[in-house]
Amino acid sequence: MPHSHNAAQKFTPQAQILEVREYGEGNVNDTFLVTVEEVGGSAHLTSASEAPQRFILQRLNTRVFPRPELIMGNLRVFTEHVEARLAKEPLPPERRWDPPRVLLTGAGEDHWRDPAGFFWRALTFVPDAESHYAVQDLDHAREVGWALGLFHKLISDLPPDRLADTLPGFHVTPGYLRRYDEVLGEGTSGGNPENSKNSQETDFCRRFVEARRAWASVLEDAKAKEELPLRPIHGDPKVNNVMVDTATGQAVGLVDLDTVKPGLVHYDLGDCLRSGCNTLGEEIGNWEQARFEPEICRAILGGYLSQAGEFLTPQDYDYLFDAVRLLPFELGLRFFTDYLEGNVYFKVRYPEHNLLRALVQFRFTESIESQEGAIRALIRDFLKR
Ligand code: GN1
Ligand code: MG
Repeated sequence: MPHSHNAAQKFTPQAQILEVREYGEGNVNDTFLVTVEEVGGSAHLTSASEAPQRFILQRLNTRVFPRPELIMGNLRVFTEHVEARLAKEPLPPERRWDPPRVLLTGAGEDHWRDPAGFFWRALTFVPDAESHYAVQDLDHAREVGWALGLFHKLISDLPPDRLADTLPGFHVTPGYLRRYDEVLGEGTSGGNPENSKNSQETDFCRRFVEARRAWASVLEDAKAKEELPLRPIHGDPKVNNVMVDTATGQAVGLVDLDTVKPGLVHYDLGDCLRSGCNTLGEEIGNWEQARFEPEICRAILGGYLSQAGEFLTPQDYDYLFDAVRLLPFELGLRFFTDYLEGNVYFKVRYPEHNLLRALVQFRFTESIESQEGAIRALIRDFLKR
């Protein structure tokens, strides 16, 4: 029996498993969709009583997340908070909000370690919902922004220190620069000679990083000066982590909650715009075509601020453009470093995969830089409202 099948059975000991298939295109964890025979009382929900016929099974990447039990603890704190808040302030009746919930094993645990030490956990499958790899139209863009805004609003009164840091250094750009310098530096164990061969593309990447080095600490500096507060964040709110109702197209929840932890909302908003305003996606072969679409930015920001506007400060707005520019730069730097290091963090399908991904992000950053005036103007328009 494959390991995934064995793991799935732990979360639904009574039911017959019909299928376990790989699901989604995550760059870090292994994700499976499990289908079980319809029988009462199969999988064990922490709350809600119905037995799901489908659920999500994941093997967490413990190289990236060395303490996965912290993730499960955060999920519990987060879910309880959101449920309590929604009970106090329900959404309008035409809206549903259905984030994934943790399933328990037959032994009542929120995870299962297999004999090889791998960490498995299971989550509900958000019903009647789907996600898209790229923004489909301006209505979808607005929903993506709305979902992130609501997500932030629902946890804006959760003290960030109630959440553990599941991935120290995540979105701390100067830390990624330090790692890049180490990998580039001669004699480091990380440097992979195969991947450090010079080419036109690697030269472009190196020059690209150097030209932006001094600016790259902009958000961390603002955090250190207490101009931007620590808040609970999602960490990875890209477009395909926003579930939308298959019938109405309305957003119904954010998935991929492993990086819910204290941070800056700017990381999230910058990352959401990085993903949403790049309609060609992260994996385009012709990287020079990557382009930032300001009209999608306007729609995402409009949706976001309709929810988050109430708790953002004028200083938060001052750093929005930097966030838009920084997150694709940072992801490009992470991909490029991983390429130089020999592809040890992100899953790849071929050796240059991370280099190509880096080029897409850097070209996309250039597109943002060339439209700086227009992007700043559209941010100002929102502040005036
Ligand atoms: C990784 O595994 P996935 O696709 O959900 C990464 C994100 C990147 C993203 C780029 C924990 O997320 O930070 O933005 O790839 N997650 C982690 O597609 O590093
Ligand atoms: Mg993720």
